[in-house]
Amino acid sequence: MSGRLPVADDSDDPRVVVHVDMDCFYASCERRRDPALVGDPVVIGMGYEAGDTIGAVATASYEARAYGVESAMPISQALDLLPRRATADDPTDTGVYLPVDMEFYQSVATEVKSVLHDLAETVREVSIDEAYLDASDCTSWARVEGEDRRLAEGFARHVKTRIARKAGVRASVGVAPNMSAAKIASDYDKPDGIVVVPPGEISDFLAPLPVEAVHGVGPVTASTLSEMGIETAGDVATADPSTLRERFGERGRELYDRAQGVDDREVTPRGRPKSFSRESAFAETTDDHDRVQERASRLAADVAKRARSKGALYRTIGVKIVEPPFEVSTRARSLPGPVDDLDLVRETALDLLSEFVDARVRKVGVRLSKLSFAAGEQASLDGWDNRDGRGGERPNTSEDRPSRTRRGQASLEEFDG
Ligand code: TTP
Ligand code: MG
Repeated sequence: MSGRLPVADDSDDPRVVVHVDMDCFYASCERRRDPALVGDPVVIGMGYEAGDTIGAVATASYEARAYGVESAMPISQALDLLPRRATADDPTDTGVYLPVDMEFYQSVATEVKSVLHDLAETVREVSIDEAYLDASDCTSWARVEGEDRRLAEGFARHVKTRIARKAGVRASVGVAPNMSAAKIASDYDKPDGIVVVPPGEISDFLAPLPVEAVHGVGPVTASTLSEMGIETAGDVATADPSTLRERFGERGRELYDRAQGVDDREVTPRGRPKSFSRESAFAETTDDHDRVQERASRLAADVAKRARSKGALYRTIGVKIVEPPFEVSTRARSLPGPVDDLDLVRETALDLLSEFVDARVRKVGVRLSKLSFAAGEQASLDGWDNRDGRGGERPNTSEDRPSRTRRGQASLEEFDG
């Protein structure tokens, strides 16, 4: 439930960002439907019909990639590399060619996304087979006692297992303190990969990678960089930033930052906002309820002002408390009608928090949901950057319904009210 604008936050805990990218997605969907295809070279053709030689490769299973077949290649070229099984006398070194069935792939993607939304409160869906999660609430960078492993790795494994079990397809997962490193990590050990890049290790991880691995570097940029003698992300990171700027303009700066592993974008959901929320972590767990209240008052004011600035009215006011290690509790109260009332937000939030007077608190949050918009304000929706809800379409929850959830079981239902 993090907003895009930085909240007063005295925690310097790095975020745990998880990037999920399904392996050879369309081919995996076909394999789920027809398990006999598992282990075979499978090519999915766009603009292709059974028996055709026209169309382009949408994706190829890793077995087909071993023959040189890759996305965007003409089917005719793929057939040269990997003949069609259906018309071959000998099935050895042949592949199964299938046309795209978008409707089916979309339905599998919906199942995958629903698993992700169950696992983390903040999910940014990027494409049919790709999403970012901010998992900071459900895991951390702490080391597993006695092992050279972080808790976040276990979470990543959990994500993979759940997707496999519930949606029947396989994902590669990258975990890092920011989005661009997480994306590179998910791609690093495909297929079926889990790559964890802890805070402080991003630049070492990036340094040996080819420049193409850096976000925003396509073939054209890569070849310009190569002319400049820059081949790896490490070369970019140690290049003179002003030279990069001369050559690439503002993008040069971004390139430089990304190659250093610097990326302060927050994971924010896409689409229209269903709620506004703000949360803030304490540097150290506190049992000082006055401090919690003080922080919550500030968050309440922030979030109410934000709603007002967007012309939004709200009907549900909620709070969230995170107790160590990852116990998330939420409480929400629904009002008889939509309001825009800063004092009411503050009073309600503090009242809901009074139940936690003895709690040890790691994080506190305030959320406004069940939004409605004054007529004429719709235009201001574009460019909203605090898209942190997704539960608005869910049935409303009962008043002050208690919920206590653990690790990744998430607080979705109640907090989304
Ligand atoms: P990608 O995630 O790029 O590829 P992928 O999932 O097939 O393989 P990988 O294991 O490398 O992630 O794209 C997701 C889906 O998007 C892919 O299955 C098919 C479709 N797609 C196209 O239709 N055309 C393309 O050129 C690419 C790259 C993908
Ligand atoms: Mg993919």
